[in-house]
Amino acid sequence: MADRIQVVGIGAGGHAKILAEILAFGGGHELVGFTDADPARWGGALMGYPILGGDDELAGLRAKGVRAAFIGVGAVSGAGTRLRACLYEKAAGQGFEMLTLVHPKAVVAPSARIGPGSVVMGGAVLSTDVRVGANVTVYAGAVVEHDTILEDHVHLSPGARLAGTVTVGEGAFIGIGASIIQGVSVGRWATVGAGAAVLHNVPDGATMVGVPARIVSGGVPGPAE
Ligand code: JB2
Repeated sequence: MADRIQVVGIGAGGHAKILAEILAFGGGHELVGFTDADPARWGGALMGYPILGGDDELAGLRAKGVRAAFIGVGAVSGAGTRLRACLYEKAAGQGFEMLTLVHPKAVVAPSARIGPGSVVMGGAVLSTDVRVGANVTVYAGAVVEHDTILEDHVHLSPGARLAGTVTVGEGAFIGIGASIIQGVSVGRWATVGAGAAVLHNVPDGATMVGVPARIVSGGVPGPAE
């Protein structure tokens, strides 16, 4: 269909597969393929869509009329959320419309707001007056309660639970099944480990793990309060 918006996915791994499926639910887009950093993948395919080459291809694709993109890279080992942030800025700077993708089985309150390039997966809940910035990932089953703010490039892993009025700073990574009580601030580029129970603020760049969560790096380490 000629009038569908052409889209490229940046990164062709496990995360990208999920986004390709969510995109297909909408029906208004045509996924022309993926770029990937691994030359061994070039010329191959992911879910039937071609892997077109590296990110050097993006400028040419844009020039050929590919209008929109999504960041298919999730949490590539060691790169955290910074690689996603970098790829997002690059693609947006090249003039791609960064797609907001919401799974049809996510529950999004009418008053919630979701920024460009952000993704909400199946079974996730964004409650009343939640604010989601750009390039945020909300994985399956994550629950984000009222008035919580997720700043740009935040990653919520599956089943993370954030009570009301939490703030998660730019680029922070929240691990699978972590819980954060109401009113807590998680600092920019901080990490909350899998299953952690966060009762107090997390400093910028710190890593907090455990139940109750304590700082293990990047802040002032010590016993849980
Ligand atoms: O700079 C890049 C780049 N760096 C790595 N540009 C592009 N276009 N692609 C890049 N990649 C590619 O991303 C790798 O070559 C690889 O093919 C892909 C990452 O795939 P992988 O399946 O290893 O990770 P993922 O990021 O899709 O998923 C991870 O994070 C998710 C949140 C996994 O840990 C998943 O299990 C997890 N759910």
